[in-house]
Amino acid sequence: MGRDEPPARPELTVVPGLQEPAPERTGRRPEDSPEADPDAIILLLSGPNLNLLGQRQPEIYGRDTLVDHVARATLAAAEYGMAVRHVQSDYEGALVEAVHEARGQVSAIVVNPGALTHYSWALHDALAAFDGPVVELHLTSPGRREAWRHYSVVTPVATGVIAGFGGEGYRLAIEAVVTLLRAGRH
Ligand code: CA2
Repeated sequence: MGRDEPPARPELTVVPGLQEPAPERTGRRPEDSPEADPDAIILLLSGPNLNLLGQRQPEIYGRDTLVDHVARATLAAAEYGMAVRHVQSDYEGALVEAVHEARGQVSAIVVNPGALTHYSWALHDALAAFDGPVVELHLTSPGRREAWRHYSVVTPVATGVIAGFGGEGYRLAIEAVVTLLRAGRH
């Protein structure tokens, strides 16, 4: 890279879940991995600025990073034989596309839309077209914060909402997904 060139900036940050151990160590073939079965995959979506978790405003959002939260969700999902695919973006359109691409490829969506929660009708419409459980997740309780956070455009198309439990919410959201899938609810 030249001195004056700006650094390359990826439009979409994909934070993968924990790596599966190598197949030769587990005796499992790649096709046995939950990642190969759409019914065993949960899409975890993180909206704008959530990649800053742990670096700013720890008094509001805690000290854990987004990677910590994804790891917590991935471990919880593994207990149920499921895998987590994680996408974080600061761009509304990238999140909308991730929801489109999830159709038929994953069984459920857990979404912390960040501030898009409060105004993204595009995300609302994309989630409405997803045929499976959608769990809306927030670290804080938006209803207890500033008035502009009190309304969520995502809630009307979510199967349920988990809010106010900090990082623990990531495990709770996975458990909610498993409960909904087992009950055939969405
Ligand atoms: O409580 C939540 O999880 C929120 O979805 C977080 C959003 C906020 O706009 C929603 O009202 C509630 C904000 C995510 C941005 O997180 C930051 C983390 C560190 C520094 C700055 C922002």
